[in-house]
Amino acid sequence: MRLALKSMVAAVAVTFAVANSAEALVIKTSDVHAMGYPTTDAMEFMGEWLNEKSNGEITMEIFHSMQLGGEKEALEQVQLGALEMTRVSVGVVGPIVDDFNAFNLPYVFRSIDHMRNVVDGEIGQELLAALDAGGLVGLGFMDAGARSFYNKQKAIREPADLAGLKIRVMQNPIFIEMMSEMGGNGIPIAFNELYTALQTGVVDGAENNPPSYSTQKHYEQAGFYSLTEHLIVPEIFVFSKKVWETLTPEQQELIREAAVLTTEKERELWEAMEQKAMEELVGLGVQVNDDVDKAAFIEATAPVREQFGAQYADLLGRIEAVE
Ligand code: BDP
Repeated sequence: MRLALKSMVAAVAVTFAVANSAEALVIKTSDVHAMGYPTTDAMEFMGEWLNEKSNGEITMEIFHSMQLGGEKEALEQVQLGALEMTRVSVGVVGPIVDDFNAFNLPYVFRSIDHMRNVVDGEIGQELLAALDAGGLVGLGFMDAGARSFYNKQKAIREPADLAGLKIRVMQNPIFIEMMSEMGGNGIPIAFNELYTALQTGVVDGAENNPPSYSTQKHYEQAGFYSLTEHLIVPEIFVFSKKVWETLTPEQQELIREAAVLTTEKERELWEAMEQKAMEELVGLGVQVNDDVDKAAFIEATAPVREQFGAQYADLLGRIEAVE
């Protein structure tokens, strides 16, 4: 009697295990930022939400803090299906789906609200769908504010101040061209190699939003921050198409639903963090310069918008028309 019961329990356990393994989905995802950053915390929220709604069938494992290297490598892993998901800057997506480069042009967005209206609307949806050709399922966008220059030597007020400076840019030819037009020297380096590059003098500076500049402690090496706000590059989180195709329609739908909430969540977290980072930077003695001749930067970068923009003239016209 006891034995029979035991084997019955064992049989039930085996059945459960098999059922679980058929449906269980572990979403391994990556981010260059540490936990506590708006993007990583938004992903954590996504994982918890999915876990709850799927009754534990879907879980998420976050490889944060560049544990898996830079963003280019992460995207490759996702394309191969070795990683289910990743969150990257749109800056590195241009080389995969060309149209994304329209978002990577300097001063293409008039404001954060303008960028949000574009990515939340038809254009954003079209671009997410276009990722399919690159082996990716575009789940959604996240905010990353505006990027400004920081360097070891001086405040940047006008393009001429960049002359002779080696400035790290994200790995995309468009940013190297942008730097040349501004009169500086753009050096593409992966984010995970930037602190050392600043420390060893491979570059004199870089450009980023306040939360990245602050959390990466780049101010320790380059303490002059000038609010040029030359790029408003959104972030994106993408799923592996290879893995996506193995999911059930229910799982896909749940992930899509989670993605919408995740974008919203990240925006809330972003706004709070951006303000906090700026205050912290000032407290740490960073020389923040807001006396910037933006009109001069906009003018200096017109050739980049013309040269690269020619291929997406139609798209750029539509972006401009968005309120
Ligand atoms: C940060 C983005 C991150 C990029 C990084 C960079 O959040 O995705 O990798 O900039 O400059 O703002 O590479």
